[in-house]
Amino acid sequence: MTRIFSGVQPTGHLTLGNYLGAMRRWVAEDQYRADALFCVVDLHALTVDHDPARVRRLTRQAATLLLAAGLDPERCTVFVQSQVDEHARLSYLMECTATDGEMRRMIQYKEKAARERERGGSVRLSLLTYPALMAADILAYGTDEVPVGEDQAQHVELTRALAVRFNQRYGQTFVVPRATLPAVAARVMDLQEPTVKMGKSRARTAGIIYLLDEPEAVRKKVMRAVTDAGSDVVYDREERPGIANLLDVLAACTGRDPRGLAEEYDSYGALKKDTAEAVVEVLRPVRERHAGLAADPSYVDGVLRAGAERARGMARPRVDAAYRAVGLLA
Ligand code: AQP
Repeated sequence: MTRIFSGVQPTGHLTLGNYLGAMRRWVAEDQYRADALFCVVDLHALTVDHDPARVRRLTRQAATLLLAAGLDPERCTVFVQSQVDEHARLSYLMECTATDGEMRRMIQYKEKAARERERGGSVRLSLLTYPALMAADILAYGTDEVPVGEDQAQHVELTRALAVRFNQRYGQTFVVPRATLPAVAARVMDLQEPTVKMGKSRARTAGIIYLLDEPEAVRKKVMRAVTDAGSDVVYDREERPGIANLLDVLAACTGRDPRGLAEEYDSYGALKKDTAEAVVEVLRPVRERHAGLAADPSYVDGVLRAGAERARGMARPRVDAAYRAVGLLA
């Protein structure tokens, strides 16, 4: 059976980008067609300046949202990365397989390091080595497919390269995984800066729709979205990124094609109004189920405990084999 692994970082409140780019497919397709693991990757949240209490809170909230979105713990494994030691164990072997040049070429590293420096902070070494931990997350489970948004595709490519290199050096140990991207909304853009990805750890929040935003907040953010000069509705990601982003979001929420949708609108106002309502409707059940689950934290804790135990059992033999393969007495 196909093995799927994917994750989400508790670096902020989950966004519409996380939902449309990744979570929605996990819920609607991946958990039914494969042996799937979904992880709140909390160790990754320590790669930037962080507040311990906030990371703890966001980790629990992200796990609750995964369940609220529709992941069924009877069908798939939902767990928290730091509760399975194999991730950190294998990460070290990945650091011993990768080169510093490979790490420095990663776009996310360049962007986040620049952001940290702009804030006057220093760059944590773990931000540079983040892709080694991500490779470990994926390879520990013999993963075939990694369903992610476009921003993570480069990291999955590096993971593939590391798996191939390790296998060539030390013998066949890892499955070489591949990224799978959604057909639409692979990169949802910030509503205020449509050339920048909608990201949960951005400081300016006016262009970001959070999964737990109230309907009125969603409507306000969409109606105030930055649009392009001109007034005709055409789908052109290069020349008209603001309108293309709204069309992508509306298409993803309604199961339509963004180009076909463009032909149905002759004003920005009407497009925004329909997009806002479509987003409100997509998020409504998630918000409602989240409220129910958040009232019962012991249920969520139980799911995470059982998930971690199952994940550990899956990862352990392969990580032990990797340790032995490189010459350690595992
Ligand atoms: N804007 C997006 N559009 C489409 N997919 C997206 N994803 C994230 N943002 C978008 C996908 O969601 C999954 C989990 O994301 P993550 O937690 O690894 O990354 P993030 O939300 O980008 O988190 P950061 O790094 O904490 O935020 P920023 O970018 O603001 O610094 C992934 O599959 C991702 O592709």
